[in-house]
Amino acid sequence: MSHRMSKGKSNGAKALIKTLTNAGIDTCFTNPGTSEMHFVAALDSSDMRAVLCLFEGVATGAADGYARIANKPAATLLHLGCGLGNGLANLHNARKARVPMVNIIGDHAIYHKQYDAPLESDIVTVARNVSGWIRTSSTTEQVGADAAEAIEVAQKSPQQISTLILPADVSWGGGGVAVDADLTPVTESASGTVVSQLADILLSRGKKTAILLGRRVLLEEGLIAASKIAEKTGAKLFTEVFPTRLERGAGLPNVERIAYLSEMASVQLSGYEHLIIIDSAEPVSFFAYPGKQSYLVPKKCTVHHLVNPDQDALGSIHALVEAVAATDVEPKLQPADRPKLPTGKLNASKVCEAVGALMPDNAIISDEAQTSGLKLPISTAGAPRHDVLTLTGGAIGQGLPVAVGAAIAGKNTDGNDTNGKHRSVITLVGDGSAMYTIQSLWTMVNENLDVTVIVLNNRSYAILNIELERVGAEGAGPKAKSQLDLSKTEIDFVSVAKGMGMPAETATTAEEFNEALARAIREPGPHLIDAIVPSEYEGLKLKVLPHLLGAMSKIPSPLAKALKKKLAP
Ligand SMILES: Cc1ncc(C[n+]2csc(CCOP(=O)(O)OP(=O)(O)O)c2C)c(N)n1
Ligand SMILES: [Mg+2]
Repeated sequence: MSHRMSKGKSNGAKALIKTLTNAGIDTCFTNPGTSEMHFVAALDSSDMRAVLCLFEGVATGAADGYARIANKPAATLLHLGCGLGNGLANLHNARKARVPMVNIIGDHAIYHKQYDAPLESDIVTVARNVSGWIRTSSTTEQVGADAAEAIEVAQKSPQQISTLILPADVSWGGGGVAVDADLTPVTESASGTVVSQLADILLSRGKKTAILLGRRVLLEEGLIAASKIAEKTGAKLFTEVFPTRLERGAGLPNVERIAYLSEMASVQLSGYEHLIIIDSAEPVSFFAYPGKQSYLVPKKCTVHHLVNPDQDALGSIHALVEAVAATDVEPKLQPADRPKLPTGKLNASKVCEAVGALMPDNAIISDEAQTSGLKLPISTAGAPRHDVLTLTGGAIGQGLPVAVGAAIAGKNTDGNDTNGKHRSVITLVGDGSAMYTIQSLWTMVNENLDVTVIVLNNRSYAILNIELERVGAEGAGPKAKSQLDLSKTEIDFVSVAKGMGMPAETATTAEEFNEALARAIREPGPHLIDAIVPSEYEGLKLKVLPHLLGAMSKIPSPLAKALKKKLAP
């Protein structure tokens, strides 16, 4: 890669930051230590916005949320192998989301490493799990060029995580040179042969065909193109289970998501002879279950990929629209339609209905509601246009940090996004999930972010109660159940939030919840609502669920599809 050097000479840290800001990377989520002090000091002479996070998992999740909305990387600044390790779960989610990110990991000075000082550890081993590119900058002169390469690798397709390790002496040394990264986009589309083969399949009406949409075709442009294809050819549209960013709401195509529960996903995919995948992984079960399918594509169904991750997915879907002669076809758009405000004792479905009824225009939803969010897609389908960000890698503790990053990306310093529209963030998070990265609340307050946090407090790892039944583990008694139970020591999220300076209230009725949500949306800045809800699956319902799921593969497909709709609309 060729890099242009800028003239000014500085220390390594300044050259590094200038290289980042030259490439438009102007936000850094930090949790620094001694080895990063020169980087921290260099912030003041830079255009970098630095956002302090009180746990590295918040910083990495925030960088992920930021990238999903800004469509460019944020940087993280983390402290050696241990800091990076603390951030790993959300780096994993970001890797699965295929978002760009540039991690700067401070390290001991090169000459200090031989002494195996207390914080000395193998950073590369930790980084390798999640990074497509890793380098330790070995000289101050080189650090700008290294950073430029890190940025290029992160930003170009397929977008990924770069990790640049910055030894303290490289950071403080003189002779650093800022470098302009080469950000020329790659424009190669799917080959004409692939496009025409897929067009032939789509146009051969006798064949039942489904299209699975992912990653880069889940925003308006891609969804409209996909809907035109579906309207023209009769193909069924699906989206991947956990989209990085899905644009939804009134005026957009409403595409059915593949279900998390593999028994349901199998039902959704049953009967199709061709599955055309556009920028998504092939559907597989999250976990293996005794006697159940891991690979969810039906045996007689042929899988086709329109693009590989390096290729231009949007350009390719447009080519497919043309190849099936659907350019002038009207896409099927979701009409505006909101649920009524719920009443009575609060439960998770009512929380979802209230969100659908009250969410503002152009909102961003970060969804980590787990079992309590089952009704969210249906309750918000006809709400004003919004983005949904989901748990791409299944490592929980992601919803709150992603909300931090999304709020920062959706709002520039004068309170507007780049389109001049304010974007408020609503995050729905299970009580269990919330506790992994609860420090996010502090950053929301410290940065005065317009985030409404809804904790779906069922005092349980409810989903694991379902999984316990599903995996067929035998002999689970009180000891086992206590590992999934959060009710003995109740978490008072209102006190937790208030302890970090965030206005918060509890809701136990739908009326209280409606009022709290309306207020949180109306007032700028962060708010938390502790929504006390029962688990969606308890008692008999919980006992029956695995049997219903097991029956799905045995009953006729139309019946199974109806049952799936009833359980997870
Ligand atoms: C990093 C990580 N640790 C543990 C898990 C296992 N896990 C999946 S869901 C879950 C509990 C979720 O509880 P909560 O957020 O309260 O949602 P609920 O199941 O009650 O709806 C746990 C512990 C995981 N997925 N990722
Ligand atoms: Mg829970």
